[in-house]
Amino acid sequence: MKKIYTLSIPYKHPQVLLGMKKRGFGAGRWNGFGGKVKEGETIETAACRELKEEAGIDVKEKEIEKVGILDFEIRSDSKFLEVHVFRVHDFEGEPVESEEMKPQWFNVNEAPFDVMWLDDKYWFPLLFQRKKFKGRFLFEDDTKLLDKQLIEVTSL
Ligand code: 8OG
Repeated sequence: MKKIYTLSIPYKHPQVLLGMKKRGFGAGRWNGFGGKVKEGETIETAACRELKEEAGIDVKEKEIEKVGILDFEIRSDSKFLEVHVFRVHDFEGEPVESEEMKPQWFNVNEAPFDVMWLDDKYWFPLLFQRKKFKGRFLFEDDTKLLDKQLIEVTSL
């Protein structure tokens, strides 16, 4: 069954806030902040909750903008994820390390794509260019990307 996830990326040009994932799915990689949408939550509420839990920042729903929807299939796990990607325009508080993530600002020209999910180098540049996108990525496992589709869209 397909599960709905959020992935939120604070971006204040020329800097992007990423977190080093310390445990669980995707551990050892830099990523945005997010997780599974819980029953009874809207996707936007879940996005703000995860930003607070993982990065310690307070984000209002009007400060997040949905910029992408990405479908992931991971064959070895029979895992199907639908990830709603948000650009975060503003927030309150200083990012703090949580049990799950260690936040750090990067210059957009120095995003650590070698230490991120294999699909990220394709769509992060669209997010930095303020574009919207839809994509589908097929993985054998988290180290092997088998197929990719990515398109720019005008609305989501
Ligand atoms: O709850 P958990 O931390 O396991 O949620 C996984 C997070 O990882 C969620 O925010 C969605 C995100 N994520 C994937 N796959 C990929 C991917 O290929 N690239 C990026 N950047 N994030 C991903 O699940």
